[in-house]
Amino acid sequence: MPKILIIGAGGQIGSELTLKLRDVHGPERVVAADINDKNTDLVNSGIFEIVDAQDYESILNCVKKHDIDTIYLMAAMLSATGEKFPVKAWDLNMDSLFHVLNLAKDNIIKHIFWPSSIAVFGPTTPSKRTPQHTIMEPTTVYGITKQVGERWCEYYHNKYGVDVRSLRYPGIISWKTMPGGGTTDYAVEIYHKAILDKRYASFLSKDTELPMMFMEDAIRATLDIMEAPAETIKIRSSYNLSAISFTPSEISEAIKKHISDFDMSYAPDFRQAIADSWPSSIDDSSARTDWNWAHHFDLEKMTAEMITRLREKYKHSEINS
Ligand code: AKB
Repeated sequence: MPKILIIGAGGQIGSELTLKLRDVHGPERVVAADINDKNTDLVNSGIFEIVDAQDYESILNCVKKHDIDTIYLMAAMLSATGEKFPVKAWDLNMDSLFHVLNLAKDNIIKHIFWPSSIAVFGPTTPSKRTPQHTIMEPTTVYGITKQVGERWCEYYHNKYGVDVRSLRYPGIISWKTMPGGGTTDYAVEIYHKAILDKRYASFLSKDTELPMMFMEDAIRATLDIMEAPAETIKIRSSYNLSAISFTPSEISEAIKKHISDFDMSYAPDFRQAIADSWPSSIDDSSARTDWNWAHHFDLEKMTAEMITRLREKYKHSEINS
C-alpha cells in the first residue's frame, strides 16, 4: 500500500502532523524524514529517514524505497531567520518545492501538501479580514518564497494536473513543540515563560494584532484539505485559513486570568517590522465554503489548554530531573 512522507517532520508543525498521520493511517504507512534525527519521538514511533529537502536524489531515493504516493513538504526557513539568511531561505524554500512538484509532474508521487503563510501578504494588502484574492506585495524573503511558491503550485496544477493543496497558515501555537525562527513565535514563548518565570518581554509591541491558531485546529485543517474530494478544492494556489486574532496585550490578559501575578513587558526588535507588514485578521470564507473548514479554539479555550498542559509538562520534568 502506498505510503505518506513528511519532509521536515522534526519541525513545529511537521512533528505533530506526523504523529497525527501515524494515528490515523498506522505507523507502517507514514514515513517521517528530516535533515537530522534529533527528534526521538519521531524516530521511535515509526519509520524514519534522513532526507535533505534540497537534494532531489535524497527525496527520490526515499520515495522509491518506501513506495510513497503523498508528500507533506513541511521543511522551510521562516520569516525571522529568513531575514538573516535571505539566500539560504530562498534556496531551501524554493528548491524543496520544485523537487516535490517535479516528482508529481513525473507521476512518481500523486499528492502534495505544501504550507503557505499569511506572510504572502504585505503592507499594501488590506489588513483587516484580508480577502482570499487581494494585493500581495510581501516584503520578507519568506513571504516572497511563499507567494512565488503559490504561483508555482497553481501552475503545476493547471499545466500538469498535479494534485497540490495548500493552506496559508497563521501563527501556530502548541504546547508540545517550540517554533523556530518565526515572527509569531512570541505567542508560544509567552506561555512557557508565564509558567516558568511569571513574566515575559514581548518582542512585538503591545497592540500588534496578528492572525493565530491552536495547533490542533491547524492539524485538523491540514488533514481535512487533504481528504476533501478533488472537485471541492477550487483554489490551487493556497487557501486563507483563520481562527483567532489577538495582540500581545490581549494574550497577556488571557494569561492573567490563570496566573494573576503574570508580568508582561514590551521590547520590540527587528521582528516588529515584519509583523507590521502582515494582516491583523483573515477572511477564510473560501475554505469554510469549499471544504467545510471551521476552527474550534478561541483565545480563552487555547489559553486554558496551553496552561494546563504546560503546567503538567514542567511538573513532570521537575519530577524526572
Ligand atoms: C512566521 O512567523 O514566520 C510563521 C508564519 C506566520 O508563517 N509562523
